[in-house]
Amino acid sequence: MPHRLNIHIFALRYYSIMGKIALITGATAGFGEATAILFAEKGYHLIITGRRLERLSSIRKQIEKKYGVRVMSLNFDVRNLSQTRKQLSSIPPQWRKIDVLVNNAGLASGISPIQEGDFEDWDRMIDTNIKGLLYVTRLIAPMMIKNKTGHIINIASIAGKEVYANGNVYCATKFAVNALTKAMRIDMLPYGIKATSICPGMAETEFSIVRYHGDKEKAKAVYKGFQPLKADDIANAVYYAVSQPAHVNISEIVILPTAQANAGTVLRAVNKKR
Ligand code: NDP
Ligand code: 8X3
Repeated sequence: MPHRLNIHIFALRYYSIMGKIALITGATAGFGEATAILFAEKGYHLIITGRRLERLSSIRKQIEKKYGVRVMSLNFDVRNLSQTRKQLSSIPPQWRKIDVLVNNAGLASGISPIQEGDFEDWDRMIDTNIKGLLYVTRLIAPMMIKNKTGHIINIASIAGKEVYANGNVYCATKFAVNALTKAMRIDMLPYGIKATSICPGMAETEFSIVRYHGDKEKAKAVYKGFQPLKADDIANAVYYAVSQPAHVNISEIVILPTAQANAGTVLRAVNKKR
């Protein structure tokens, strides 16, 4: 390859990110993966994160090939501050104009009354859904402030607006996510950075498999007899929020399956309690 062409390719690769950049946590499955794909379709370059390295790499390659955007993948556990700090500080300067941060990585672990709750499940949810979201935000928000632009999207839940039976600690973490979104709107106000909460109801992803610690039968039963939301429905809501004009901030979107009236009431074709 001629030397000049080599330099040109090097410059393109390392110095010029033209267009918008979105950082999406938890992009190896569910809402995060669907959001990454939709944003790529809309021309965003992506920084995607997750713990499952193989999936992360395969999603990165698929997106780059299909949509021709640039994708950087960062492999870390949001619960681990030193890993999170190390990975996010490795973002090269040309990737640091992050327009959108989607704080999506999260989970429910277990479902039981509080008096029977499992301490490890509680730690896992609190560490991921609250502390992980805080770590990532704390490390990315200064980049947005420096750039005087940005939009933070926090994936909360209907469980962050209403509590349902046996949801206790998961609900509490999502109430916290909604509180933090409100706090971010105040703190980010002087810098023109938007903050939005997306609050989905029941959506069939890997969420319930994780909640039931890998029991696929139990997970499937959660969505029996009604049409739950799909990951794409949430990706569309996220994109709607970020695609508004500069003077419009969508503070919150609550999005439910038509068969779900609130956190605890679902109309099913079969007789099953939530
Ligand atoms: P999935 O289980 O399908 O996806 C969860 C994603 O989060 C995965 O990519 C997973 O990646 C990542 N993740 C989980 N824990 C960590 C961690 N410690 N560090 C880094 N990444 C992590 O679930 P959903 O797509 O359904 O959930 C996404 C978000 O939406 C969550 O915050 C969830 O609470 C919320 N939500 C879900 C609803 C639903 O009904 N499905 C409804 C409302 C909100 P990896 O395992 O590779 O690390
Ligand atoms: C997940 C939605 O209602 O299944 O946040 O807990 S729900």
